[in-house]
Amino acid sequence: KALESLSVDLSGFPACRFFRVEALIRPWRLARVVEQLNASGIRGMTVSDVKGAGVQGGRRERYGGTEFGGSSDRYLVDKTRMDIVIARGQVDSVVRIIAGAAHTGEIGDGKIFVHPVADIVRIRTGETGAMAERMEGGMEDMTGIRGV
Ligand code: AKG
Repeated sequence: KALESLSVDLSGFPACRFFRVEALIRPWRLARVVEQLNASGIRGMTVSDVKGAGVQGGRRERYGGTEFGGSSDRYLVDKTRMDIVIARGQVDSVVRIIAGAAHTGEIGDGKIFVHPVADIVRIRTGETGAMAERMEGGMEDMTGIRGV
């Protein structure tokens, strides 16, 4: 699938204004992903070091028919998790940026989950909803892609 034109199906949540994009990526691709998000005005994110495995059960790419890793006791592999809460209208752009910047085409590139978010509260001001989500100079200001 062409990463630059992929679009996420949000139709199961027709009234939801905000979504959380959870991306599990290769740790060494983090800087590149953040840089490209920043260039589009996405600055608000949470990043965690995690361990995990997907359908491959932690097995790495094959080299000449040999599989590396995957021993039963330490099959979990290091990943970086990014959580980004954005307005509905920004989901496709953000997912495309992350997928494009994280992609190598090899096993272990990771996954992206898109979750509905009911509301947002900015603790400092007590703002909720779009006011709490919005960042001055953020994606909406830079690209004109309206959130909600
Ligand atoms: C999986 O467990 O699904 C993998 O892709 C393991 C390979 C890796 O993440 O390095």
